[in-house]
Amino acid sequence: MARYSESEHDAFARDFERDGLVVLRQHLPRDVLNTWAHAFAPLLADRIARQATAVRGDNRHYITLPFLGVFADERIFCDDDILAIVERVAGEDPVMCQLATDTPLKGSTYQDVHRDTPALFDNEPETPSFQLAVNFALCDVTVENGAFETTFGTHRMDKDEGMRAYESGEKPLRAIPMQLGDVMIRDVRGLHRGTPNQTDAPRPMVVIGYSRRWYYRPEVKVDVPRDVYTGLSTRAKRLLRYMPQIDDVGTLADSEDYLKFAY
Ligand SMILES: O=C(O)CCC(=O)C(=O)O
Repeated sequence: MARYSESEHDAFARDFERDGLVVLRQHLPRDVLNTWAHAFAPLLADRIARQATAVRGDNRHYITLPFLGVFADERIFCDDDILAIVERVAGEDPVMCQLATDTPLKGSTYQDVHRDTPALFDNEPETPSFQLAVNFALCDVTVENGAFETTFGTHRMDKDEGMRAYESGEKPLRAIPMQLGDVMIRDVRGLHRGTPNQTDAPRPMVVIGYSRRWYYRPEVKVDVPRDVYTGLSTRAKRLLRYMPQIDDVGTLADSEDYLKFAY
């Protein structure tokens, strides 16, 4: 059930069009996110021990979540308010294409300022949104443990124009501290970077990717176990309609091949 009205969704979508992102404060259930944090800790430890993460900088790891158990939760990936905003800015009938995490550890550094996708068309003005990231952390995020930093309003500029605006100070980076339960919806073309985690505790940030209904990203996918798929709602099945289904959870990927991430 939606927490916000249609006119509030419209207002979020207007803010998104202007800024390239919106944050819904205290939106996702904290008890659910705590179960994700609990389930993620051993996964992180195992992947780091096996060097089976995609490295996104010093001591910074990208890890896909298995679409199983606590992570296959429609209360999160089918949230009515998030999808209402996603549909307003990236069109009806979107596709879910990614369920993963970004985790800086102590010793991580500043990433270069980047976008997560190339432009849709070379040498043309930027288009409406076609690829969104929905981010929420599995802990509180502060400046100390590696707040995401982003510019506002560079999602509709081409990369060079956006970089010029950032470098001249016209579009500065701003840190986005987030409490457990806060959710950010962003256009992945907004110029941004990860910052150092100076604490001893990892800072896992989940990323759920939603694409415009015709957009295909070969670099990411959600492997959906067939028995999990069978138990999903019609809406969830529709979101995952292009994702591969697997018979054996033993074949779920346990390493990463999404290596080129910054544009
Ligand atoms: O984890 C973060 O705060 C940002 C990570 C990021 O932007 C990336 O790896 O592309």
